[in-house]
Amino acid sequence: MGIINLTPDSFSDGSQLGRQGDDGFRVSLDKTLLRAETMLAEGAAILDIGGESTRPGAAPVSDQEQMDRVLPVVAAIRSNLDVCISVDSSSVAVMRAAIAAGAEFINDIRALSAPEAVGLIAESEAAVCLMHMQGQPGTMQQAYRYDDVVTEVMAFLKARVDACRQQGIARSRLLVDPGFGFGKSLQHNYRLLKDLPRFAALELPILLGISRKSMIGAVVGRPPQQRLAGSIAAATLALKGGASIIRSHDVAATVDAIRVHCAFHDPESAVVHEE
Ligand code: 7PJ
Repeated sequence: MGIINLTPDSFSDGSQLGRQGDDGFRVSLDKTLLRAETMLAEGAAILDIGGESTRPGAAPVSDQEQMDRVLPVVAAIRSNLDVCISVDSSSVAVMRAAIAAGAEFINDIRALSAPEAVGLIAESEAAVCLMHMQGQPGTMQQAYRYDDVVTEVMAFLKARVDACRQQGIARSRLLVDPGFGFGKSLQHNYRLLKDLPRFAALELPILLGISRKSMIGAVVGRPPQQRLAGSIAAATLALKGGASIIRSHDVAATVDAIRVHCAFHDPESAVVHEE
């Protein structure tokens, strides 16, 4: 899953896809489409388009602003490229408009907690990723508390899966995500990565995002732009732990890691690329 961030303040790549004008952040459709094409050529199966910054301390972005950023990009990718489009939002209005514009996947860091969100997805055919977060982006890294992080994150995800199932969303449309960096200490993040195999008990595909995050930066001691090797190492550990989808800024390198993992996992069916 390649990340397309349409926010001016992304810690790693946001402002490259638009400009800050007097009237707010203006997305460049040409640049964004080019980025999407490149990610697709590099092997991305899903593109995750987001207009709301969710990094620690970020301010909320209005529904209208999110739609102004995201919808033209969804429409342009839909009519030009053959790829699964995911939209990163917790807002029911944004989800509804994104699905109408061609998104097939909703990536909600708030696990459909907005009123009516579960019902909206139930009435659509979209897939949805339910992510765990403790607190809200503005304050989540200031106060978090767990007795047993893995058990608590799994219990939360199970409860959200049950809420979706009760309103008729088929299991085949659901994915779960432990939410690395969302209201968690460094130790919590690595405990979740180490114990990822336990999440198999949920019997759903695991999606996760670790790309360039502070859990990588903290242990390698490098700024976001220099965290590729660390991110790939973590992605490989996540794949070994059972992850199905890796959300990443660096598609080519991540796809290489996935290919090596697949060959390791099933040596007899290793795919040969002629040089
Ligand atoms: C995640 C996400 C993640 C899912 C972000 C960043 C922060 N969505 N959106 N999982 N992280 N599903 O990319 O560093 O971990 S935004």
